[in-house]
Amino acid sequence: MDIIDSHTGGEPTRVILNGGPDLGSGPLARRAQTLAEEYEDFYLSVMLEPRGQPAMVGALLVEPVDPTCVTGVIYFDAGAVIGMCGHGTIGLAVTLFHLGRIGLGTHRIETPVGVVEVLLSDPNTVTVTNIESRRVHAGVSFDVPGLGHVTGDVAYGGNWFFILDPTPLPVAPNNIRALTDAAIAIRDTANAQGIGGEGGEPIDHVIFQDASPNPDMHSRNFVLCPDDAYDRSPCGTGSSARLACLIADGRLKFGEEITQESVIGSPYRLSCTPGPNGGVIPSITGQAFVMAEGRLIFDATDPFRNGIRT
Ligand code: PYC
Repeated sequence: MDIIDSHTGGEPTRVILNGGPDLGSGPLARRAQTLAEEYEDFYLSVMLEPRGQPAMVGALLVEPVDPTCVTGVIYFDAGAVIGMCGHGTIGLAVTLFHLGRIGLGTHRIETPVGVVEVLLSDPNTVTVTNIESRRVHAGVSFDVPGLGHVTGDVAYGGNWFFILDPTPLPVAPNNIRALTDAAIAIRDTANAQGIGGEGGEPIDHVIFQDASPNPDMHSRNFVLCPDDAYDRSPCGTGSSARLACLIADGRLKFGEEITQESVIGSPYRLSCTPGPNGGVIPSITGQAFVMAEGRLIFDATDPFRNGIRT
């Protein structure tokens, strides 16, 4: 299994070039469901330690249905197969350029939630035009054991987010443990109470939004991912969901650009245009760097060949 590792604002992406399971043909959403239901050992073995690392997202290249796309891709972390990944798409575009498979310019990539567009403006800088994103519930309040009363919005950006803006606790690098514990408690309580998408989709990510001490930044966020690790980047799908909330609240105008940083200070430039169904079409610009080219080896006698399961 040949892989290329990159990072986008510190958040790792592992592109799997070959050797993955045969998911058949047909819609990517169905192939992603097959991956989730039948090949957990595969994706955990690639993501979990000792072969993988916390926060890493896998990008399995598959044949696209849409012939105008340069590739299809299915994203996952050690917690779940996910619909779309913004930082992963930036990493994937930079990786495809590194391999000589695409040039600078605009390309289409098919994901389980729809086709996204990437504009590679130099070997490391990518603008992703994401699928239409929307807020589905505003000002949802509930009690969280150990945390008290919390209020936030449910929004979709290719994954399902519960967004607390303003955050109940400071978003700062020295507070990551407390932020992680609080976000896990909020996600688990929301899901236990049936708070989620309009079709009953569970919350898979939680975002805390805070002011940034950097005057060049609009805001700073902390994002919890399904694997219980925090996103080192500002999270492309999460930023998309947040843009939908800012527009819905009249706190941002269409076409206005803001720069948001992650809890470790990596920036994305963000803006959006109106979507055809009342939501927003997000534009996310960030940078990725290739870190490694490698071949994964699965030794039948290795007791940890499928990852460390705790
Ligand atoms: O950038 O959309 C994103 C993302 C999702 C999970 C980790 N990063």
